[in-house]
Amino acid sequence: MKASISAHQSAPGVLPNGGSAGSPAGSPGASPDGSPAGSPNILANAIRDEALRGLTSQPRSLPPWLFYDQQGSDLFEQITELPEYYLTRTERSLLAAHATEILREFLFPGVHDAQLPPPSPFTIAELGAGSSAKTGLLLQAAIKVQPRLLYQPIDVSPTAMAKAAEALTAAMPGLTVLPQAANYVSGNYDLKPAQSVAPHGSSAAQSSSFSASLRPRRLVLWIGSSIGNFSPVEAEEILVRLRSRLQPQDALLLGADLAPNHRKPVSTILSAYDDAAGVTAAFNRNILVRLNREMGANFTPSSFQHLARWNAAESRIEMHLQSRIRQTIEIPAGRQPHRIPFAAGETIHTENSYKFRSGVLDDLLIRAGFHPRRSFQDSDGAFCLILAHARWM
Ligand code: AVJ
Repeated sequence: MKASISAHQSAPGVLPNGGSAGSPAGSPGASPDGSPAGSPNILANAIRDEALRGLTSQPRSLPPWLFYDQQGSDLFEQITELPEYYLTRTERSLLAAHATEILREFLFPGVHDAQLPPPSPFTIAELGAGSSAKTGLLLQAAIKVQPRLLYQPIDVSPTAMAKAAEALTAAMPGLTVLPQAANYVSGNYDLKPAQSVAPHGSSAAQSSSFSASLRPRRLVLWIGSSIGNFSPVEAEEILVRLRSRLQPQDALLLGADLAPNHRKPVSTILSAYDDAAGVTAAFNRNILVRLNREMGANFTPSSFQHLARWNAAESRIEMHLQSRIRQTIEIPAGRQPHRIPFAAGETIHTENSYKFRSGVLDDLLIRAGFHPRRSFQDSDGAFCLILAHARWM
């Protein structure tokens, strides 16, 4: 991650995975710069730098990737199971209903024949894969079409991916999982090792000529409305970086939460970020618990109120932590601690969650070099999956 990215544009790999183990991608022990979790100093420094920069700027902010320590990841998993949090279950049911069709459209764009030839070899990658919980639905469908499949999850958390790899390969013989610890925000990842898995049934000779001549096509998943954590400008940059690693015939499956409409009023979206059980509030406050533990800060988390606001002009949910009282927080540093004064009512902006009109997503994809082919939405128009091929450019 660039050190200069501002707080609300900087979540790496933050992704809800929903399903049984819906923990997010920007997970425990991972450095926001995508370095392995075994670099505690880099992690500690990144947390320090970003947290201090956000807390000392006006308005005060913290980067959302800080949510995802072990406790935050567990809380996020709980969020995905809340009745109010419609995102995960809606996306999961879209994947369940349309996995086969998504694959067919990826492999045979625009072809509607019942009889299709065997597809050319393909692989699947995922940005911000986390625990890959929902991805299983798509992998299952893909294995039916191509019994030997390479799945390449890319995430800042090697631990989440390792767990996922184990579970997925146990459930799907024929699946090869090749996790990559990297931060997709920076574009510092590699989609190349695709040639390593030959199509099912091919002899050694066939597979070597196959690797030489035919690069498998790639389907890249960026689901879970992770795109919503980024400003439109940064989302486009991430897509452009992805596009530069793809070739025509490769495709992206984008999952995004949609803007309010008459079936999904703002109140529905707001309660998804301010649930009755208070799990989202705990998730939001956990960022302060983390700073106390990892930076020696002296926040009293309960002195900050969880706020979820709809910002209509920006079409986004904002989460804030609002100081209930006038107080000064201290964070140890060298000789003298940093002192951060809060007026009563002053807020720390902790997250943006953009909600898109589907036309806006199409335009974004087109500007980034993709050709949106099919979009799948639930009947309430709450959430959408868009399949977009890399355009010839
Ligand atoms: C993981 C970024 C998609 O914005 O809905 C859930 C994170 N924040 N509840 C989202 C989140 C508060 C989530 N994303």
